Amino acid sequence: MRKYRTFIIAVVYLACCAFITVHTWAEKIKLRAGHVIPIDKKLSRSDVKRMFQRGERLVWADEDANTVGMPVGGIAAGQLYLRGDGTLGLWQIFNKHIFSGYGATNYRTYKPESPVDSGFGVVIKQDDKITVRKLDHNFGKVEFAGEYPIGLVRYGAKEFPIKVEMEAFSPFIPLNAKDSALPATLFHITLENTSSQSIQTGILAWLENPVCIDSAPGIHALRRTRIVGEKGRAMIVHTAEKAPPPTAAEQPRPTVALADFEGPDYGDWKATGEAFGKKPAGGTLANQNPVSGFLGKGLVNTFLGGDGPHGTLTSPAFEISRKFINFLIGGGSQQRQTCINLLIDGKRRQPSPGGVVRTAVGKDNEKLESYFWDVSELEGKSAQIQIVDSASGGWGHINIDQIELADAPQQTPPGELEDLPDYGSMVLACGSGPWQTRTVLDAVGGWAAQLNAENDVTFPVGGSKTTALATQPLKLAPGQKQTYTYALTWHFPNFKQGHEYANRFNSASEVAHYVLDNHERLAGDTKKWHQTFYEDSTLPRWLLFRLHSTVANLATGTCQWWKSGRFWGWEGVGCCEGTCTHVWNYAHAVARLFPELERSAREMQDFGEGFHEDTGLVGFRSDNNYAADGQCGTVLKAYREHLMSADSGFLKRNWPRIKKTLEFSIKQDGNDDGLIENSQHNTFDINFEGPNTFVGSLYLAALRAGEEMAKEMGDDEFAKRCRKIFESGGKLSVERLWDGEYFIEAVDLAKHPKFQYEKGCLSDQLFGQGWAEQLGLGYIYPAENVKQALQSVWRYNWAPDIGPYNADYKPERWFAREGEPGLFTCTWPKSPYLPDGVRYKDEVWTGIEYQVAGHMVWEGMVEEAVAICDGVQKRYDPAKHNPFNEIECGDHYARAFASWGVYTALAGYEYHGPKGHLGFAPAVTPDDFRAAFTAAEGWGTFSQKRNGKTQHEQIELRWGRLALKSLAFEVPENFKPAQVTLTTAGGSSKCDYTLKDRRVEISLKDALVLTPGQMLVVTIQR
Ligand SMILES: [Ca+2]
Ligand SMILES: [Ca+2]
Ligand SMILES: [Ca+2]
Repeated sequence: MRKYRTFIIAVVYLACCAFITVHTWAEKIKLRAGHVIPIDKKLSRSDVKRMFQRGERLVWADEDANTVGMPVGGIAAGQLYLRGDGTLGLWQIFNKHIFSGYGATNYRTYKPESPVDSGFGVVIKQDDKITVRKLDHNFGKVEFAGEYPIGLVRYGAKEFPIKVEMEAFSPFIPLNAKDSALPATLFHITLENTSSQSIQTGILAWLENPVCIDSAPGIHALRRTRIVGEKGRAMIVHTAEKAPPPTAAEQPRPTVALADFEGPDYGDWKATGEAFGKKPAGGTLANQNPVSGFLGKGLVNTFLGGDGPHGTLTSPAFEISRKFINFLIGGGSQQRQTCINLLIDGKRRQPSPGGVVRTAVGKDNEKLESYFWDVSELEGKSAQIQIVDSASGGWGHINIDQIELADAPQQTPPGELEDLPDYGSMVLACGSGPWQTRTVLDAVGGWAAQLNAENDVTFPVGGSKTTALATQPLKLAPGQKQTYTYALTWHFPNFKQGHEYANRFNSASEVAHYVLDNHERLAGDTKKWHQTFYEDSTLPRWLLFRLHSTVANLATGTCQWWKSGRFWGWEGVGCCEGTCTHVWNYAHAVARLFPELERSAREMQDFGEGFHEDTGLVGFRSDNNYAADGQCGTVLKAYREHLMSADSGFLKRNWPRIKKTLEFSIKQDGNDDGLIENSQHNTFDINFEGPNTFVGSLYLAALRAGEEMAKEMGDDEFAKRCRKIFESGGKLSVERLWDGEYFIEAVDLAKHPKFQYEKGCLSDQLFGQGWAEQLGLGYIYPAENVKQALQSVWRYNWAPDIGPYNADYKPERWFAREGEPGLFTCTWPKSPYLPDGVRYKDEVWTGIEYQVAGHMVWEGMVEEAVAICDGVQKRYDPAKHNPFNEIECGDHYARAFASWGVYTALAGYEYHGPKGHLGFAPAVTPDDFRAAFTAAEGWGTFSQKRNGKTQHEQIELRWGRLALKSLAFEVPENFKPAQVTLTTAGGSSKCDYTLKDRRVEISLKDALVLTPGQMLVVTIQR
C-alpha cells in the first residue's frame, strides 16, 4: 500500500499547486535547446474537471463512429467486429489472421471491411405493404454506445415508426474463461413502436455461407445451407461438403483454349494503359526476377517498364461452355489491383463490384501456378475475362497464361476438404420460429429478392449465397417493445494447435444450442459484470471505457487458447509470436480477469516448453533466446499468478522452476551486488550494455517476489539471499545511476555507441517499481527518488502535442500524429540527443503509457496519470481510430493489456488469494468511492465512504465465491481509529486490527466465505 500518497481530494486546488511547482522547477533546470516538450503541460481547470467527472456513457453518432470495430466474438475464438453502425466486420474467424503492418501503415483512419454478407432489418407490414429497413448507417440516426464487452447500437428515424436498440456481445464473465471463450455472438434486438398506431412488425436476418471462405477459389466442393427447426429455434446452418464425382453422363468434354498468348499480338483481346504493351511478353522482362511456369514462349506479364504502369487486358465475350475455367497465374497478390477477373454480362450478377463474379490474384511470386474457377453454376452465360494491373508499388504486376474452359479443375487441391483451416460450420439461430420468409423477400423485392429462403440448397463454393430468416409477425401497440434474441455461432476446428472450444463442441449448431439453452445465465452474468464495472462505479465513465477497451484484445487474433488448454498470444494480430515474455510483461488484464489463462501460459510455456532445465533460462518466445526484462518479468508474473490463485497449488508445482528462473538472472548479475552489468536484450529489440533501472528495477522487484515466494515455500536461505542482493542493488542503483532527477544508464558509449540511452530519461525507467506496487512488494528504491523520477518522466517525456518534437525527431513508426498528446519512449532533456540511442526512442506506445500511468497513481500523481490516459483516449477517438484497437506492431497489441494496472492502482487494490487477503486504498474520491474488483474465485464491488468520524468499507460479492482471512484499508492522515467493527449476515463483531502509518490491517477471527449477494461491512470509527 502506498504510504506517502497525496490524495486528490480537491482536484482543482491541486492542479493549481502543480503549476506552481512545475514553474519553479522549470526555471531551475537548464534544458537542452532542442528539447521542445513543454515542462508546463498547461492542463486547464476545465480539462481537469472534465477528466475527473463521473460522466455518462460515451455515445458516438453516424460518421463519428466510422472506425469502430468492437470485438464481439468469444475469447480466443477468432476476431469478429461490431462496427459503429451495428453491422459486422472483419470476420477473421476462419483461422487466418492478417498482420496489419508495422506502424507506418496501420495507424490509419479506416472503416473495417466486411467480407461476409450479413445483417438484420426491421420488417413492417402497413396497409398490406411489407417493407424492410436495414440496421445500418442508412437507417436514420445511428448511435454507437458500446462498452466492452457489450456492444450497443441505437437506431431511430423521424419518419420511421419503430425505434431499435441492438446489443451484441459474446458472453464475458470474469473468472469463467470457458463460458467467455465461446465461438458465438449474441444479439438482443429490441423494437419499440414509437407511433400512435399498432404496427405489425418483425425482424429479417440474413447471413452468407462463408465456409471455406479463403480456400474456395482453389477447391472443388459445395457449400450447403439448411434452414432447420430445432428446440423451437429457427436456424440457418452453413456447411460445406465434397462435390459428388462426375457421373457417366458427365464425362469431361474436350478442353477449349481461350488464350495461350503465343501470337504476335493480343489478337481480339483489348489492352488499355501501359502495363500490357502491345503484345504478350516473351518471358522475363527487364529488371525482373526470373519468370517461370508459363507454357510455350508467350504470356501476359505486366512488369513492362517495372511495377509502375497500370492497364487492363479484356477478352472478347465468350460462352461459358464448361464447368471450370483453368489458367496459370503469378505476380502480385493485391486484391482488385493485380488480378484476373471473370465478368458476366457486364453487369452485377452477384454482390461484388463491377460485374466481377470470380477473381484471383498471384502470391507475390514470379512463378506461374495453375488455378481454377468453378463456374458450373454459370454454364451457358456470356462472359469476359479481364486482367487488371492498377498497382504501382512492390509486386504491382501480374503474370497470366493458358486460359482454358474445361470440365475438370486443373489444380492439385490444397488438401482434403475436411482438413482445410476454413472448413467447418456456421449458424445463425433465432430464438423463435420463422415467418413466411419467402413472402417477405418477394414483397420487399430488390436486394431482398436475391436472398435465399429455401430449406436446403447446395452450390459450388466459388459462388455465394446469402440466406434469410424472418421472424413471425407481431403486432406492437403504440409504445410497446419486443426483444428478439439471435445467436451467431461458428465452429472452425482445423487450427494447427486446435481450439479449446473444439474440446466442448462438435459443430456451430451445438454451440448455438448451448448459448441459447444457457442464455439467461450467460447474458445475465455478462450484464452483471457490465453493471458492476461501469454502472456501479464512481470512477469517470470515459476512463472505465478506456481501461476496459483493451481487454477486447482477448477476443481478437492476438490471443489463442489451444486444445491443450494452453493460452498463447502474438504481440499483435499475426505478428511476433510466442507470448513474448517482454511484451507480455506489461499485460495485467488477463491475469486479473481470467487468471487460469495466464497460469496456463506460465506452466505450459515459461516453465514448460520454453524452460531450459539446465540453466533456468526462459526462452522469451518459448525458444532458446534470453531477454533480460522478460526473464525477470517471468518471476513477477509467477508471483502474480500465485496471488490470483485460490490456494498454493500453483506455487508449489512451479517453485523449483521459478527459483531457477530467478537464479538465471542472479547469474547475469554475476557478483550478487544487485546490478546486472552485462548485455541485456529487451523489449526495445536491442541490448542495453550496462547497469540501468529498466532491467534493474525488474530484477530488484523479481528478487523481492522471489523472497516472498521463498518464505511461503519455507526456503528461508533463498529468501535471505534474495533480500541481500535486493538491498545491495537498490543502494548501488542510487549511487551509480541517479542523476539528481531521474535514473540513467551507466554505459560506455565509446564501446557501445548504438541503442543506449545513457543520460536520457527513459519512460520505463521504473518499470519494476510499478510491478512492485502491483504486487504489494513496496519500494525497491527510496520513495523520494521514485517520486522525483516519475515527475521527470511526466515533465520531460509527455507532450500535449507530439507534433513539434516529432518534427525534429521522426519516429521509426508513427503511433501518434501531430496535434495528439503522447508519452515518448525516451528523451534527452539535459544532454545531447543520441541519434543512435535506444531504438523506438521517439515513438509513443500505449502499453508504456499505461505502465507509467498506473505507477503514477500508486505514487499519488493521479492527475498526471489520468491525463496520460486521456491522451490515449484522444488518439483513439473513433472519428480517427478504432477505440478498441490500440496499435503497435500489428493490431490489438498485447502490451495495451497494461491498462488494467491503471485500474487496480486507482482502487489501491491488493490481494493474496492463498492467504485470503484483500485490501483497497482508493486513489480518487476516497470519501465516496466504488469500483468492481476481481479475486481468485469471485468478483464483486467494493465501496468506501468517509465522514469526519467514521469510514465505511463494503465488499459485496456478485459472482463466484470469496474466501477472506484479512483485510486492509487506508484512513486519512491524522485519523486514529478507536474501534473497527465487522458486519456480515451473521451479525456484527469487533475486530483486531493494526495501524501503521495510515494503513489499517484487520485479521478476521474466523475465515469468511462470501457467496453471491452477500456482503461484509467494516466500520472504522475514530
Ligand atoms: Ca503461353
Ligand atoms: Ca503495375
Ligand atoms: Ca552485478
